[in-house]
Amino acid sequence: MLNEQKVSYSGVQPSGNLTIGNYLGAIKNFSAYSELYKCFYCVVDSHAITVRQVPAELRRRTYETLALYIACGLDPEKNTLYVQSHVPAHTELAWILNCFTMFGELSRMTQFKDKSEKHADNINAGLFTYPVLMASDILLYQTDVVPVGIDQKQHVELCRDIATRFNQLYPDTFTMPEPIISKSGMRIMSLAEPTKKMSKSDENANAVVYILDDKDTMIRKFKRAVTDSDTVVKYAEGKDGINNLMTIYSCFTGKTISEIEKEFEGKGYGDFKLAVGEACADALMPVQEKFRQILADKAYLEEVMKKGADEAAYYARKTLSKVKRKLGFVI
Ligand code: AQP
Repeated sequence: MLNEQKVSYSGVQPSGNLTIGNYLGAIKNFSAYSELYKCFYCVVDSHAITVRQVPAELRRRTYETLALYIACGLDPEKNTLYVQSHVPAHTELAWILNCFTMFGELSRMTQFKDKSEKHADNINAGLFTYPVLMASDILLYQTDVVPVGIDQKQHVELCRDIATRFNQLYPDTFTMPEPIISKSGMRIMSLAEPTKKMSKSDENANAVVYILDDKDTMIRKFKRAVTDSDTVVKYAEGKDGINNLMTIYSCFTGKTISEIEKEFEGKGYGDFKLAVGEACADALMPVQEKFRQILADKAYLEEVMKKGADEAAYYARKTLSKVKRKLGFVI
């Protein structure tokens, strides 16, 4: 909590073109907090370099992610929108919190295990300590709520453990954050392997629907989505592909699962897949239109980044000074 106002904090890595998983699991839900909370939404570029990035692409995606935040309804006047590497307090606190995080805790993180498998030639220390940097992002702003997809819940829980350990030694340092997982878009799965999370870094572009895909591409990808040999549109165990498409359709249309089952009674998977593609395109075309306008104005985006970084740094410095004083650093 900052000055009696509750704080919401979240971020997205500019590590690839953003997917409808990032949209439904995270970004779409961010603006709901703007009225009630002091909101910090960050483009977490320091996290992104835990995996090798092409510099020009990282730079381009950093602008694009910020433009998407705004296009998805985050008003820079009401929310602090900024780039992580512009506020050095994040990495400074991360070093301190590294000294309060156990090797065993980090070894248990599912994302570390998954990414180590995926990037076996680059299992760097940053990939291992990723959750500590994330804890630092969250704790710097005395955050109350962290809206994330369910894949990040384990990291927020570790953040709570780190905060608890620190607060036990140095009372009243950090606010205890709560993860907020949106029920509907909690875990959007790959269209090619529906038991696997849809990820922006997936090498198979047909497995992923990007927020910026054009309408025809969206529809084509949904048509090709892996389902099963059944023909009934019904949410059931073992029907991972259909369950995923029903979740996506429900998120974009606001319809419940039973309403969807009724709507497609007597119709086949083909009709259903087309409807999912159209609902996705209908929801995202206006976002794309705004995105293009915002992205065209680079000076505006740089102004937003600068203002956001100044605001964020003000609050971050307060927490960092408090932490340093408590630790016994001469400041
Ligand atoms: N498939 C998903 N379903 C629901 N939520 C998702 N999120 C990501 N994928 C899904 C949520 O999006 C936010 C930003 O994610 P991130 O960029 O910090 O990293 P991530 O979770 O590692 O996302 P990706 O797309 O899988 O990126 P890469 O491929 O680079 O690792 C988070 O709140 C996340 O929960």
